[in-house]
Amino acid sequence: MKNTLRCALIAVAAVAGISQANAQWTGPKKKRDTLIEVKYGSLTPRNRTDADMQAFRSYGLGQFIHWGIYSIAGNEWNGVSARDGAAASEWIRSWGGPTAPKDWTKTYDNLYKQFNPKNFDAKRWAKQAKEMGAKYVIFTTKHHDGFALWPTKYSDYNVSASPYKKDIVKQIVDAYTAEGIDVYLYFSILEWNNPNYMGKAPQTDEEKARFDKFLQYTRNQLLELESNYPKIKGFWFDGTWDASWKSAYQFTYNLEKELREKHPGLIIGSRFRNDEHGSRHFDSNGVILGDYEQGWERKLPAEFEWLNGNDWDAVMTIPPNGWGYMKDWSGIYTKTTDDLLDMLMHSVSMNGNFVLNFGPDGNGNMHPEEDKIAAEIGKWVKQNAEAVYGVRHAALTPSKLGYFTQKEDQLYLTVFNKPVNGIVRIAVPKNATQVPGSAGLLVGGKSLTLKQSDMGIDLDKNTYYDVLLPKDFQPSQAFVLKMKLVAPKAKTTKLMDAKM
Ligand code: FHN
Repeated sequence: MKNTLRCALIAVAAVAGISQANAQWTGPKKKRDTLIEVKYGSLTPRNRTDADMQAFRSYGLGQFIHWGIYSIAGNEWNGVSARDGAAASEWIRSWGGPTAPKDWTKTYDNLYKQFNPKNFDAKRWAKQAKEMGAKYVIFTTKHHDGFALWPTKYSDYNVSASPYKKDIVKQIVDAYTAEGIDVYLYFSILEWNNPNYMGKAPQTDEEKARFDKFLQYTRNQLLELESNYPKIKGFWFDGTWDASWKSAYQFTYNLEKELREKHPGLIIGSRFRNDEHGSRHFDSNGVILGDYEQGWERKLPAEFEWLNGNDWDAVMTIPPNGWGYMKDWSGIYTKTTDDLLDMLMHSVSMNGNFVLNFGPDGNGNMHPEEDKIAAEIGKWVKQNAEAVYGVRHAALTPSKLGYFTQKEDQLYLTVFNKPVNGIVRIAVPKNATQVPGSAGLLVGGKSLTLKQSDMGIDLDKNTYYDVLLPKDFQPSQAFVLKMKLVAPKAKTTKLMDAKM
């Protein structure tokens, strides 16, 4: 094919790739009918089988912590709420409009001079996360404002310049690792106040020279984090959507390669970079970039098939949006423990991890509501751990009552919607080689009556197993049915098809 025609096709497919790429969090991933050349695609095999990635797959529940100088403000200033003036609490630096305090950006950029979290105790946070049942933590080393919570050599704008002075990232890595919780470092690429950062792709020689300095600064900080904190398991990159970063696809390809070489087993999500056609998260042929899908942010896949078998995590706020500390939770919907347990079991039922965000205040205290939710989640997860951790998706018709998880021949159904007739009906394909052979309540172990029935629904591919709940069983929270899978005993009857 003539080079010009091929380039034209690549350009068309690339645009198609980019436009299609935007559709992948709201439905099934679009199939590409024509594959194009991708030189800066994935650097690792999909569904890695090494121990670090196997551990990632078994986490189930994680904790996200957004902490920085935005936590001092708590989404307000001098009693004025930023709720209508900033996109989110950790974006309060960009507070604009009539409610924004005079010279706010200047005030914000001097907040570090007040950063002295007297109640910060990484061991206390790690213990709370352990009791909640978190198996990994994602911690903000540096958010979009560029303030580093470790004493980086590459920027003066870091914790050593604050009254607190000490290395917060080290304390977090040591405390969480000591509790057996794996640590992933959140790192924002974009930096609002870095003179060498720019949103648009650099055009002039001056812009290119400046942005090259920024790229080198980014590489230096990431290599510094890797060498300072070798116990980390991975990076959770953010702020990679600007054209400037997207234009540096050779640099980011080589940087990912270098980070992985220096830290064997390192886990990096799909949000870090893009291919040479600008396709992010997935290359222009739909192949995942990175070790897991990192786009499920404040959303969950409606169907297992949307994931295409990729590993993934979902990160979630308790308030509607807002990852950094918000002093005032009034007047907004904040998710309940039951909401969050539903999202947790939704995620693990589809082979994902659910990561719940905490936004401590400027003194190092979690919001009281966060303390309450962490304890309530921990209590439930502890009682139902068997259905939460190290489980996989069960290849069954999804239940309207809750979520299936499976571990070898143990099938779990976490019921959030208790049926009014007391019958938990499970649809099992008539040709299934494993069917429920016994059933009971996971908590307490009470065995329950299990009946198989063919309902005679025309053209139905399923047979049905009914678990009868005790009449006096009145749970106030989600409960787990545990079923042992066995070879089918009863032959499903062949019913005459309806005559229409
Ligand atoms: O802009 C950030 C936001 O502040 C927050 O950090 C979330 C959660 O990671 N990520 C970006 C928004 O998608």
